[in-house]
Amino acid sequence: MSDLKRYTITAALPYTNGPVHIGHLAGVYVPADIYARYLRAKGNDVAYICGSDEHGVPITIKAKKEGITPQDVVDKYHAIIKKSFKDFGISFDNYSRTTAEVHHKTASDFFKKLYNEGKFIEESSEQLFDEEANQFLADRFVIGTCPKCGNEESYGDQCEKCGTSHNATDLINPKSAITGNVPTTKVTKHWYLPLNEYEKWLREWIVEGHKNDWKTNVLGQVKSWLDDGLKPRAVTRDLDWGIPVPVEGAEGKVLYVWFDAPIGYISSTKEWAAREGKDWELYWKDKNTKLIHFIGKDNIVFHCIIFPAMLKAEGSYILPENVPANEFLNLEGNKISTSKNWAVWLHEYLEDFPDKQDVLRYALTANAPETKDNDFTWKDFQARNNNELVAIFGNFINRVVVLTNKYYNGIVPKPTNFSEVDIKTLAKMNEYPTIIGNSIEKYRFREASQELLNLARLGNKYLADEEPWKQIKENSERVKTILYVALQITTSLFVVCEPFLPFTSRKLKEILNVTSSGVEMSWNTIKEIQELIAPDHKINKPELLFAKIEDSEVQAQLDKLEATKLANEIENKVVEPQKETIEFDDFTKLDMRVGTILEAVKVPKTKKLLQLKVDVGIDTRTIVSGIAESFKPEDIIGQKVTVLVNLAPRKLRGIESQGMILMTDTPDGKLAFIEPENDSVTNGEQVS
Ligand code: B3M
Ligand code: ZN
Repeated sequence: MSDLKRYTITAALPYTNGPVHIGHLAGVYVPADIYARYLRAKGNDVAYICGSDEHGVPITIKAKKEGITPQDVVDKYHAIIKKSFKDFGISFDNYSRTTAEVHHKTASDFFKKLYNEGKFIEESSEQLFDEEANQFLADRFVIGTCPKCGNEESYGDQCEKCGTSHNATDLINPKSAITGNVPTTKVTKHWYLPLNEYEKWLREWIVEGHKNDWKTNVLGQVKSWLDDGLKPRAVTRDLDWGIPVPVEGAEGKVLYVWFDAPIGYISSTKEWAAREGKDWELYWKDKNTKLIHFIGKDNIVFHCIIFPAMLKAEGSYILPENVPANEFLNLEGNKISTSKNWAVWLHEYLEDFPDKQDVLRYALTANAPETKDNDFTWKDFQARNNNELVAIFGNFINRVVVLTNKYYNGIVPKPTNFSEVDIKTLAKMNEYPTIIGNSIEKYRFREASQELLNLARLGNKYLADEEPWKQIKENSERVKTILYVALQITTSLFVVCEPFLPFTSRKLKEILNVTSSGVEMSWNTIKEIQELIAPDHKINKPELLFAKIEDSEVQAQLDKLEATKLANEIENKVVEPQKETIEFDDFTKLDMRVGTILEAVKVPKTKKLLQLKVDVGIDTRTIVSGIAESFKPEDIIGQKVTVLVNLAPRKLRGIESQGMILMTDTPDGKLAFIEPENDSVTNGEQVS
């Protein structure tokens, strides 16, 4: 077909310093996978490329922390990530890694070419240095105030708050991330890509040339960097983990991770082409190939400014057709964080929900952070499954398959007379592939997923209106046509759900007993009304497509997050510094006794106060205590406590309090009693 094209689709290479989480999936891998599957289904020539990003400072830091080598770190996470993508049904044509030989060679050659053609500036200058660690401080080895937005935790190469990319020496008040020391400076030589020379060209190509087809968040960021003016950027580093700079006089230096990583797309394509007997150059150098980069918003500068400038400098490569970057996904109201373990990790999700890949794909797509940051909640996940996939999509298909088996032994019936409703319904059904396809082509995956659901809604409405289960008694001939129409919709759903719900689509294929080629129903052929599944064809028995997710399953996930929150609070708890020294005599003035709470009532019109009657051995007295937010009165009758009994009485809300109960704080912000560990201690015993 004439409008078929060649596509190179890249998904950001995940750093192998941790596993992949739902934020990565929603931002990059799920939309890219939908896009790739859709284009393949339409018959295009697609290379969907990814791999692990295994260089860079985060990996070195992780290795140091765990006392292992960087290679150990990347081997561990590469294996976890690769497997979880595969189990989740991400259909990469190739998943490589940047420690692969083909990549080292490709990146080295790329650098050498630019070097030989004089595209770099070679310059010695003062760079930040940590004397104690005996190490230059670039990228994530240094933290300081962002010169652009004032964020005090900006990294040396990029501020995560405002997205600006800068040089480490631009940071205000820099501090070593290794020792916490204030860095000194030391002279060192590096190679710089003079981005300023590409500024005009970038403006023409992106700001002018793509003003109508690139996402506004991407255009906005690009424009703001260009308006600030671009500066030469060092593409080499004084580090020992990375690809050695392949020129003389560069011993002990490696390529900057953001120089080598995007070249990883090219090396991964080479690896794939060699395996599949293809010509990789067609996918990177042919003007008719469309190159699309799927990334998260923190990667925009690298994919829209730095990498294109590298490709332009090299000269023989095509440039991206589009860079549909997404915003961020939060989790239950908080920013997803690898270091705080605030995430839903893909490999853990797959353990907890081994056959629910499509549910997560759907929930993340229906709620994708396409134009603004969005929040993932387990409640929404449950609702998307129960109210949409089960109640609408699964329910429609199940009814059709059950009735076809019940009335016709699974044989697709021959229609007789089409009513106006039948014809309208079939015509509407035929519009969906185009409607859904148009949304996908505009990178509007949320919208596309909702249109998919609308197709199932069309089917449900048709069945509800036509009521075959009633008609079967009085008008059994009519039911043949109704189920014929419903089966066409079911088959259409099988085709168009594939990019979104690939596991479900595969099940549907078995249920319907079809092969895509045999029934001739691709996205292209269902443009006109035609038969998608023919009379006399035998379908199989119904099979469960989606199961209801129970409250208890959701609660288990929320409990897991709650435990993480608690663990973080304990870890981050700042212990109060020790108070001034006192003499022993001062201490002996305190008279502390063991007591038992006999009565407890809330002090009216207060939130915090309980009025207690406490037996302290000497007597039974009234004490007003600020513990009402931690304990219900009825729960603490009989509670053993420690009481400071010689504290001067004072009035609280008109009640005289004759002592103080000793308490401590728990990590979740509640109070706890200090009580004798041995139950036989009697009231009035002194505490000393
Ligand atoms: N490794 C992704 C990240 O920022 C980064 C992408 C590289 S794409 C060439 O986590
Ligand atoms: Zn900033």
